[in-house]
Amino acid sequence: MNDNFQVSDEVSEALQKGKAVVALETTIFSNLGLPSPKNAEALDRCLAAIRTAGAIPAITAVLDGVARVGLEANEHPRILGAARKIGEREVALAVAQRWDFGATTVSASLLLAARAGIKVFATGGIGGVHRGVSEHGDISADLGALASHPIVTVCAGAKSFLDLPRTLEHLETIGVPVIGVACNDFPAFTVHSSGLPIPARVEDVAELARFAQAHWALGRLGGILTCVPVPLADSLDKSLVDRVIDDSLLAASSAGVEGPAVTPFVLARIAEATGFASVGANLALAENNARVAAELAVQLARLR
Ligand code: PSU
Ligand code: MN
Repeated sequence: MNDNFQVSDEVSEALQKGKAVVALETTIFSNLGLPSPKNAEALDRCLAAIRTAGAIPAITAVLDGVARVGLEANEHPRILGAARKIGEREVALAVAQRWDFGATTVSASLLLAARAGIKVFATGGIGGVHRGVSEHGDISADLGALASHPIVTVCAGAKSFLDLPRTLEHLETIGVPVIGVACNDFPAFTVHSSGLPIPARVEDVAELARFAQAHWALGRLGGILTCVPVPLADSLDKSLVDRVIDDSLLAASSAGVEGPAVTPFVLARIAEATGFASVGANLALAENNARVAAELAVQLARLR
C-alpha cells in the first residue's frame, strides 16, 4: 500500500483468497444522501445484508487525504456526517489536498473498487442524463465510469428525476449492458417500475454471474449495470413521485442550484414532500441491492 491508497486488511485478505467482496459508495450515507439518523440505519442494513449473504463489505471514501477501500467500524461515524461529494475526477484532488472526508459517488467508487480488484458494487440509484440536457448538458459521470471499469453495479435504476429514456439510450451508446434481474422494466429508484423496458433479463444471480464471466472472457473491458426494483411493499406511487419531482426541480432551478448540488437538493425536497416515505423506500432498496450484490459476488467467487 502507499500514502494515497489503502485497502483494509479484511478486504485485501478476502480478495487474495478469492472470496466475495462488495464495494459501497459513501455519498448515499453522508448528509448529502440521507437525513440523520436514517443514514446510519441504511449503512447498518447494507453492511448486515452483505455479511449475511456471505460477502465482505468494502466501503469506499477519501478520509484524511487517503483513498480508502474498506473502513474499520470505528470510522463509520465519520462517513455519516458532513461531506464533500467526489466524482471519479475529484478523487486525486481530494487526496492531493488532503480532504477530511470526500464522499464517493458511484463513479468515484468504481474507480477505487477497480483499483482494489473488486468485481461487484452496490448502490441505490445511479446518476444519469438530467432532464433538460439539451440546455445544460448535465450527464452524470457515473455513466462513463460504468463503461470504463470492469465491475457489475447493482442498482434500483436511476433516480427518477432524471431523463430515464435518454439515460438508457446513453448507456447503449457507450456500450454498457443493462440487465434486469427477474424484471422487465427499468426501475425508477423509489418507484418499482418506470414503464420503460430493459433490453435484457436474467432470472437469477447465477445466470447474472455467467453473463458477467462471459462478458469479461470475451474481452469486454467495462462494466455491467444490473437493475433490481425496490421491493413492491416499499415502492412509492409513481404519480405521487412524478408530481413531487416536478415541484422539486422547479424549486432547484428557482434557487439557482446547479451541477453536483442538484442531486442532494432534489433528494432532500422529495423526502420532505413525501413525508419521508421516499427515505423509507431508499433504505429498503439500498439494502435489497446490497443483498443481491453480495449473492452475485458469492456466485462469481464460485465460478473463479
Ligand atoms: N442515489 C441516492 N443518493 C445519492 C446518490 C444517488 O439515493 O446520494 C448520489 C450517488 O452517489 C450518485 C450521485 O453517484 O448521487 C450522482 O450525482 P450526479 O448526478 O451529480 O452525478
Ligand atoms: Mn452532474
